[in-house]
Amino acid sequence: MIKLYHAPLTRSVRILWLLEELGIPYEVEDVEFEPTRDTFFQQKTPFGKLPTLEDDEVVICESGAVLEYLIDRYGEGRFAPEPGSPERAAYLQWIHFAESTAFAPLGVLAWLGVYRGEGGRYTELLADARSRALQALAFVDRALGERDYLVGDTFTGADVMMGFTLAAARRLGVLDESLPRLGRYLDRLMARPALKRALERKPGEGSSRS
Ligand SMILES: N[C@@H](CCC(=O)N[C@@H](CS)C(=O)NCC(=O)O)C(=O)O
Repeated sequence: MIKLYHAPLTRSVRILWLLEELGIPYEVEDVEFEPTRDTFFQQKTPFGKLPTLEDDEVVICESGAVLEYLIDRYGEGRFAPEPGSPERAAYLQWIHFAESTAFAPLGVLAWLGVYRGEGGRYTELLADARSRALQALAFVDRALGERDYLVGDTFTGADVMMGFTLAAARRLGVLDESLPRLGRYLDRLMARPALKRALERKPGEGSSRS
């Protein structure tokens, strides 16, 4: 049985959302996210990080890796282009861009500005992070153009990865009306029933499919 260690508003939302899209049985271990000041890898999961997933003998963290693992193993051809195809290259690019390039400056804004509440002390650093985040979002916006999804015409795991990043950008005030097309893309993702189920789930509810 698949078990997801999950806390609302953390990157484990990506995996809960994906599990709902896949429609496979899973259970959730609710974890209370504890932001600490100096120590990391201390969350109550096998690796101390959220998300972490167990699937029989497999124990894996890193949301992008977990997502690729689940789609490869349970996707049955859905949510990812064929390995080796040009679309696969785009799919991999956006999975990694969403977490590595776009989320990195947002993480600085969230960590220093929100969790540590030290915006006043790091004004220049936060302004730089905001500018870098905005430029990353503008890059996504240009690539998306008028299409509905990042890769071809189909919803894929890349949209799951980017959806969480864009939702964080909106919460942090980085994704605003200056990028209306990207805002509409996020709205389209937010309207997906699987994401709604993931966001509406309350701690202790178990899984809708276990
Ligand atoms: N790049 C990792 C980031 C994982 C991560 O840092 N998750 C946060 C919650 S969103 C966490 O566990 N923080 C506690 C810590 O860093 O020790 C991923 O995409 O899964």
